[in-house]
Amino acid sequence: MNAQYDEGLVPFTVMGFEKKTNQLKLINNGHTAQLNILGDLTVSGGGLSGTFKTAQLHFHWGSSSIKGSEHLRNTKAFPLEMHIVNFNGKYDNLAAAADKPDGLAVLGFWFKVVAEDNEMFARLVSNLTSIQNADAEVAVTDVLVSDLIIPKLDKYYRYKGSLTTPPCFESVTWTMFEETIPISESQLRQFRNLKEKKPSHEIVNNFRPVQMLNGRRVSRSFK
Ligand code: 1SD
Ligand code: ZN
Repeated sequence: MNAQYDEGLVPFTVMGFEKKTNQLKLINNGHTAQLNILGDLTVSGGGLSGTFKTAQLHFHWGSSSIKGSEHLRNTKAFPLEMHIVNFNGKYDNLAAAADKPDGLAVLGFWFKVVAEDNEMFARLVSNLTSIQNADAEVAVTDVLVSDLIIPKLDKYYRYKGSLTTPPCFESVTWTMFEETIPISESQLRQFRNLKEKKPSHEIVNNFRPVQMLNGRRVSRSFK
């Protein structure tokens, strides 16, 4: 990937991520663990035009730590990738925005394996045991969305692309942050233990293989 520096890619501003009043519900939808978020969370800056509203975040992971991410950095895969899905405030909701060219901004974060548990993710990960089976859900009361992201949202890659799940609408302004988030193997195991709708099948390798760039340009916010 030959990403070109673009000085228009300024740092992001996120608002409302730290609020205790955000209502969080973690669900196993048979494909991923998804945290549905109700509250006034917004994302702006980051070279986006306008303000985007945060709807949910979810994860993609592998059966082992050599794979799992949907995006590769150069040719490297990561064991886990988190997507924060935001829709353009000019549309009524996520569904209305999902097929519009300027509809969605997804913020993506790569994870790298470290020896120690990531304490910021400990509470969310412990909630995974409550959603082992497909269609299970649990209200999450002790997690702040701001604890799940990196402090400085300034170094990132950018391209215009699609949803990674069918019908793969070309509606996403993609951002992948350069700074990785630490996670332990034992925390990754909690993701790999989640079950699909098919009885006793684990959700693993729920990532879309990388696609050709097809003439798309990838830019970066840093030199
Ligand atoms: O896979 C998700 C899908 O579940 C849904 O959240 C969609 C947004 O409506 O986004 C895709 S993804 O492109 O963020 N992986
Ligand atoms: Zn995703």
